[in-house]
Amino acid sequence: LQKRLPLQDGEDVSALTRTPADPELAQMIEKAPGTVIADTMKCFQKIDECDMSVFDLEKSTGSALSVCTYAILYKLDLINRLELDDVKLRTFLAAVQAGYHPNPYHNSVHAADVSQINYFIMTKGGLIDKCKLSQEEVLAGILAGSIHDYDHPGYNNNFHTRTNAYLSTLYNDRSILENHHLACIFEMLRLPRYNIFSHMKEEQYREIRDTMVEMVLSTDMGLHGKIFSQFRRRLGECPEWHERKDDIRLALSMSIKMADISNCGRPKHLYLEWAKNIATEFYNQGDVEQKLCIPISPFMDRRKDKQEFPKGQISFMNFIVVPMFEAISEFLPPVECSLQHTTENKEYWQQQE
Ligand code: 8BR
Ligand code: ZN
Repeated sequence: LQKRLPLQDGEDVSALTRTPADPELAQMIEKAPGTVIADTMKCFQKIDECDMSVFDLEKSTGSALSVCTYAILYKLDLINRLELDDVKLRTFLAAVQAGYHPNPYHNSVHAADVSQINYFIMTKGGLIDKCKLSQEEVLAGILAGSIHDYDHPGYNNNFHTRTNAYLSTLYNDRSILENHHLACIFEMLRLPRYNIFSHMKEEQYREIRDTMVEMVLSTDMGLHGKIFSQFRRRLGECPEWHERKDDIRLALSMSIKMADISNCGRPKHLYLEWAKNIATEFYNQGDVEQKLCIPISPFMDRRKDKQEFPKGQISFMNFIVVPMFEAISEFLPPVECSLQHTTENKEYWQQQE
């Protein structure tokens, strides 16, 4: 795959999923079907669908996040149009990927998953058209998905507050982790070798940074009620979504928020993998809370897995996921496929009870 990048001027990203012209590569694929390149190409064929498996992409590349983000940016022709330096971009994406911890759930594969579905919502879902997004907003939207949990330690905001962790003091208990993800990324971007924005005009850079900051901060589930009710109010008022910057940013925030919990709306075999991973991370936090002699957070006590986890998922879907997906489907009808998968996944847990 590396040999096929960067794509040539005017070359579409679908070139990545065609048999390559390079005889050496073509021979490699022919000799060993099921190898890195063939498997990666198979994954990329689903990049525009809501049933793409980032687990498979990770299996074939070992770097689903950077590869997927790069392919999306190429497919949108943003590297060309915004004149992004190819080497810097790849260096930056590799560093972003490397900064994710090998947590059971909040890892680089989760970031790839969020990035891909966020791209789906923006493109096939219709957000780019509905909000008449600028190229800068699209770039910011895609990057926000990829960086949104950077350096996540595997313990949630509440844990940081309750243990008086350093980050809770630094960010005054306000969206601790979300502030941290962003601050780390923009600190990294100060270094010339990563600074993919260095050639841009000041206002262009401000637009991208402001959009990324707004989107990543909106992924704090502690703010869900506030952001979601604002979105529902504007949906009821039927605004022209492209006219006000506030509305555009609100719509982009809803896109990344939906993407962040979109595993509930993926086909069952993918959703169950994510559910297992989030349970493992919850129980790791519960174990540490027990060691610290502080109350174990709800749904984080591994001894109660059987009776609590299915109930937790059903409530999460009933109170958070389904209302959010319903509202967004009203706004962007093509994303309704996620709602259907959520209903099936919820039924799975109801049958287990
Ligand atoms: P973050 O990914 O930003 O942490 O936000 C999602 C939060 O929703 C999780 O941390 C978790 O508390 C909750 N959640 C639950 Br409960 N089930 C989830 C699921 N299946 N997928 C994603 N989030 C889930
Ligand atoms: Zn996340």
